[in-house]
Amino acid sequence: MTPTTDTIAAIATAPGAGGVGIVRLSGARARAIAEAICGVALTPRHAHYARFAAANGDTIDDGIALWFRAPASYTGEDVVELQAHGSPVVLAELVQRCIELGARRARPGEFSERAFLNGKLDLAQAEAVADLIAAADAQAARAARRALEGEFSRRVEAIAADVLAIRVHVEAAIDFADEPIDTLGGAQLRARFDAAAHSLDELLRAAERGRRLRDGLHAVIVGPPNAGKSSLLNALAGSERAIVTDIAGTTRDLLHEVVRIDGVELTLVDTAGLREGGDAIEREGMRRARDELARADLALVVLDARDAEAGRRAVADAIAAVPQRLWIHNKSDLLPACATPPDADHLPVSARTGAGLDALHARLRTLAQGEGAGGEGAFTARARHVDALQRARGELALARAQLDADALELAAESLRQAHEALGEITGHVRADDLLGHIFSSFCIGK
Ligand SMILES: Nc1nc2c(ncn2[C@@H]2O[C@H](COP(=O)(O)OP(=O)(O)O)[C@@H](O)[C@H]2O)c(=O)[nH]1
Ligand SMILES: [Mg+2]
Repeated sequence: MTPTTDTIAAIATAPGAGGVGIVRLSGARARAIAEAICGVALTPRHAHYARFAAANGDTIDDGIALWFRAPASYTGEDVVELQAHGSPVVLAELVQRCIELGARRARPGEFSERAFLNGKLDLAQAEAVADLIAAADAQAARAARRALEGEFSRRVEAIAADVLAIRVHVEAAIDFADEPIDTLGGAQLRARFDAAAHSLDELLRAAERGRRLRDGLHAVIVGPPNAGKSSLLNALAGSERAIVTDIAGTTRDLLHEVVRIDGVELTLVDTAGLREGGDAIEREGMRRARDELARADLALVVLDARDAEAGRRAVADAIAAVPQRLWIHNKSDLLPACATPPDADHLPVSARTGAGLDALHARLRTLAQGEGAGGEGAFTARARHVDALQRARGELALARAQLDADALELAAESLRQAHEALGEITGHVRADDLLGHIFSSFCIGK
């Protein structure tokens, strides 16, 4: 990557009026531009009170100038912060003045991108900066802090180092192709494989929890027509969001509702009941329901408790690929005080009377936070990270099988792929379009 030499400027504080507003500069000319505006020579890490001057000498505002000398700054370049009054007009004028003096307007995320390019943050940490800024509650903020401090990155790097060691061992064995692998430390190699696979599984579970902390749990309500899916959505949302009638086929389009359970976000999606036939609109609704299930973390399967078996058969195919499901035996009020359900994933509920909803809430809370999450040591992660870890896990399993079949060259290639997948997370192996994609989702000034 070629070093960036141009100087960027942006308002770093939130849009709108505030007590203080900050314009941030980063790059080789940051100091010179700031000194021209302030009319004083800056000392590193010293708060200078200054008058910020326009081109014609008029005062734009007065405030504080702070210079962080490279490389001891957020971006690793010379950074200057001009702290003015938090007026959008004043801040826009200050940025404009920086541009007249040779700076360029920063793109969203460009300060963090430079921090990454200069080795101040790895990619997962830079993403954690954006997650911290966007965190909706204290739990999510703490988890983002942990990712920012490098908790997640350290675990990824440790596994990458293990995979690299295995790779080196396998590559070396290829050079002694005449020897069977077992005379070349094969047993030790297999033990290393198993240890790496074990750590990777643990990290994958933690990353999946981290992803749910960040993105929330995507729960799709499915079931046969008239089982009470829309009634359940209304009961969980605490309002009459969906139309409820006793006419099968009432819900045709998807209906999204976001609820929060103890700080974890849950997106509930009501869908059209799954059945054979129906008119063109209802069939389109069922198609959408199936599409939505493809993205679901959790299927909330609503059954009419009086005929649960028929309901289960109706949805079996549609939910086969959903990672988790909860079986809601609805309309329990219509049954005589019924037998206890088989396990924690089958819940008797009445959307009408509210019976069983507390137990459902508790179960959803556990699922949304991730089983055994506890909050301790949790870090935020993204779908991109989970995907990379899954690929690494798949390649590692493949490599292990290839090793057992004495196909060392294939095993080496799979290990290379696993190693690269891990490297994508921290950005140590990277594609430039991936970078652009990640940093453009940041806010300007960060
Ligand atoms: N007795 C009883 N009726 C319910 C319950 N939940 C829903 N219903 C009724 O079942 C019918 C279908 O409900 P709806 O929510 O539209 O079902 P959907 O087609 O699965 O969305 C309506 O007449 C509801 O009033 C329940 O827990 N108990
Ligand atoms: Mg409905």
